[in-house]
Amino acid sequence: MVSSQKRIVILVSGNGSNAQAIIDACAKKAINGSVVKLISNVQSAHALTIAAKSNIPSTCIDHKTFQDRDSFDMSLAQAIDAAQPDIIVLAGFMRILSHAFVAKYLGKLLNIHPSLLPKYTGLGTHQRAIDNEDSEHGTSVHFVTPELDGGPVVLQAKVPVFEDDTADDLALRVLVQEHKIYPLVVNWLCNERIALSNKKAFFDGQELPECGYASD
Ligand code: NHR
Ligand code: GAR
Repeated sequence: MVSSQKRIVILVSGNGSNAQAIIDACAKKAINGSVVKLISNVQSAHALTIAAKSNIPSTCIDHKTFQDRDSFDMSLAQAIDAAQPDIIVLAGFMRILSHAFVAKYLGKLLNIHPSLLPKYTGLGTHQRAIDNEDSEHGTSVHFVTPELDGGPVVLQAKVPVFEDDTADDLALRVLVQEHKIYPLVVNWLCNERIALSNKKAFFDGQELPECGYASD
């Protein structure tokens, strides 16, 4: 057990329900850490209101005000470093990050992606699962590596897909699971139970299978 609390920075672009779940889990001591800063790349993101309500320092770094991706990423890294985090959590963050950015924080960066990776990397995952008539869908927490949604999976949760589901129905069902599994995995990283090594995820020193912990 790691006794000292880890410092967590959350990156968001939108609603912030996953950020809220992580903030709540820290407050309940279900996560051995505290959220020291929330950064949004979108000024109107509801997640900024969530941070304000929880007295968490927040800032907006609007990617549209930068000439290129590298200068946005450099400014983002400055804002992150000022908070001296141990862990950086992408929670509905919608900008692809450069290789240099990912390399700087390798092993400290987690993302939650709304599909059963390696299925459906990228965007529009719920509609793609419906269009393909999948009977199940879900979400994956993974370490972020330079390859988009390609980093090793730590934990997944599955949901059924029903015949008359819209993408919004499915997104809501997936979110319920995300709010359960993301705080759990963030706590594992805070307690140094999971680690990234050689592009693989490890749990208590054991390499995890492709679909993460507790997968069959
Ligand atoms: N960056 C790296 N290097 N690796 C990953 O695994 C990343 C990442 C950045 C974000 C989240 C990811 C998701 O969970 C994520 C994982 C944005 C896009 C995207 O296409 C794709 C995947 C993810 C996030 N973004 C567009 C872009 O041009 C903008 C789309 C928009 O603004 O709506 O950056 O799904
Ligand atoms: C979540 O379902 C997350 O998996 C997904 O967006 C939602 C954000 O919800 N992430 C992506 O699509 C990343 N490209 P939230 O803002 O309420 O946490």
